[in-house]
Amino acid sequence: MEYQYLTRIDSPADLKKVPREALPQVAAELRDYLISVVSKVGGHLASSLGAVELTLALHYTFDAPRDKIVWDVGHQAYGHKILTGRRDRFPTLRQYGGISGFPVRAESPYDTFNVAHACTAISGALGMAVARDLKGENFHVVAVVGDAGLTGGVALEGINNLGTLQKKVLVILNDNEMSISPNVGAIAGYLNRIVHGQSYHRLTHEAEKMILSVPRIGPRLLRISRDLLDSAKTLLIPGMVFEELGFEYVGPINGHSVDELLDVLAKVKDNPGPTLLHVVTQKGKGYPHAEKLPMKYHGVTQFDVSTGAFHKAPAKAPSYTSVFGKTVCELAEKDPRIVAITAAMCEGTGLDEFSKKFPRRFFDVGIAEQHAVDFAAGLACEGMRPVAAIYSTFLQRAYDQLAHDICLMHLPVTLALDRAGIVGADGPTHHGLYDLVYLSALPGMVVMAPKDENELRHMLYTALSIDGPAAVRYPRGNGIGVPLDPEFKQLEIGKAEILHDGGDIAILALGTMVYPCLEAAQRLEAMGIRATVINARFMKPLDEELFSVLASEKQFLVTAEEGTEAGGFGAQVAAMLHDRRVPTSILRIAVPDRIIPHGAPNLLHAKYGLDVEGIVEKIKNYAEEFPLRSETRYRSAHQS
Ligand SMILES: Cc1ncc(C[n+]2csc(CCOP(=O)(O)OP(=O)(O)O)c2C)c(N)n1
Repeated sequence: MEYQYLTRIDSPADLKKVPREALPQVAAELRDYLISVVSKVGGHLASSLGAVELTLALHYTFDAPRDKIVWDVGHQAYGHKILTGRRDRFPTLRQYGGISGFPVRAESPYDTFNVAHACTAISGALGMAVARDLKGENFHVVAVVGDAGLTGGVALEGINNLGTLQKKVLVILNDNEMSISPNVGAIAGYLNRIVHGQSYHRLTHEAEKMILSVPRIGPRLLRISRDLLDSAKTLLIPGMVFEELGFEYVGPINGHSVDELLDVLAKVKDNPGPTLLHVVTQKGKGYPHAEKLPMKYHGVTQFDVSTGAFHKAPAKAPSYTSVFGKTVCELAEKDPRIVAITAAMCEGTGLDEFSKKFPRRFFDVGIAEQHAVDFAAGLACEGMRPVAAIYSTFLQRAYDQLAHDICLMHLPVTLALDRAGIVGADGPTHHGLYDLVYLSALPGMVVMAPKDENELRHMLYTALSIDGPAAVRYPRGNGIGVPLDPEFKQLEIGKAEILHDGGDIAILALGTMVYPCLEAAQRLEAMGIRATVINARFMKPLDEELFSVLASEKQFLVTAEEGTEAGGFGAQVAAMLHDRRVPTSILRIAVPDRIIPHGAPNLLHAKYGLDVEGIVEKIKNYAEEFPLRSETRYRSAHQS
């Protein structure tokens, strides 16, 4: 497509130079550019496509960055990025050194709040509005929230507080009836009823007609029923619930008509208090493949624009996610106490098969990780065996629930933590780097990390047999390609596995680091460093006996984990050996205690020395500080 306007828009000020009647053309160009770039580099497509007209209308109406636009989640803000000076850099999206897939303050003054975990925009926007008023300043604050964003507690806490404080904040509810999958819950049902027009007036009219048609007593009945209908009014007038909470409700309006959006924004922008503008959009709008399958085109890898087909090399091994999904189904066949819970990530966590096989035992609770954990706790109190499958990064939100509602009662809840470790393109908000630390700090929690997809199966089986809380953390992406044992094995709690015996040093590897460490050990052997390799299996409890023996026998220990070094596996092994008075030296290989950027996982693993080369290099350098006890003395490259 030839761009008539887009290439000349480097800021919202440039956008405002475009005549209003040409905005639909800008929308078409923006969509075209979005699709063409995302088809080459991957990213979140469908939500951004649905928000194109809304984005244009917001930047046409408001004066960003003076006025603050706060996006919830931010995966729908690609159009915003393109219109705010990042058009040329847009093809670097989510790649190492390129622009982020989410709004980031450090990236642009137009990005007012770092987002990615859902439901935070209303609270952030309210904070900005309160600061504005305390400082006597005068600007607009707009929060753009998806309908699924309203399923999370923090969004409702924000609404609660905003309704009380009566600050001038415009909340735009971008309602496409979709989360990643179709949105769920009672609030979604309420929004759906508003949008699909079950209005009070239509209902009352129909009800009155019916009542009056009752012979003889019709008119009397009508008088009684009017009282009843009045009490139902709250639920039937569009947006009445928001009005009752202190908002002016406006809508629902067509979110793909720039004209309608501009007219309504002009009317509501100077409202003195909280306003909720209900905008109806279609996820994937303007790209037929995404309109048809919005879930599939939510987050995409590279694809062919004309056919919509994804360019994906066939996987050599099943993903950890799919092995988890299948395993939990197998286990649930045998144990009717098993129920599965997801917080709006049914497909992402691999629970889709479970949801179909066991619909009564499957619960999508919405973007509500805190509730998911407490809900699991309640189920466990009554003898069920809940499996809560939540990404490592999103479980951070439910920490108090883990401590207060699971661990204090020592309830048998199994936590399945997908996307643990470095996740790649989604970046710092999504890397699962803290779970090993935050989970192992909790008394009674068993924390496991499988070396491969087969061990994941045994760990899930083991977790479900423990009479207390247990977590299994595993990475994004494909497994190793090992055969899957047909029978489940009960793992001994707190017992590591010796994989390879070598005389000089011992490498204690956890989870995803086991195979790279095995390979590193082979290479080190060729250099004269013989390493024992241990699959630690358990972050908690640690195999204290084995690690102590190794520490006293070997020249030094190496710990390896795909998690933060601050308080992680290595740190805990060191503390344990110190407490047991076992003198040793430990090289800790872990993710450094700093913000880890976005980028391809292999690149980030290499950058932080977590790949085979990095492990070899680190151990080789460390070994140079030690006279090895072995006979085959280490010959460093410069000696040979
Ligand atoms: C706390 C949290 N849990 C889960 C997710 C994963 N997630 C990303 S987008 C999304 C759905 C968002 O839907 P909605 O807010 O309606 O916005 P839309 O994409 O429809 O514009 C989910 C569940 C997340 N970002 N944050």
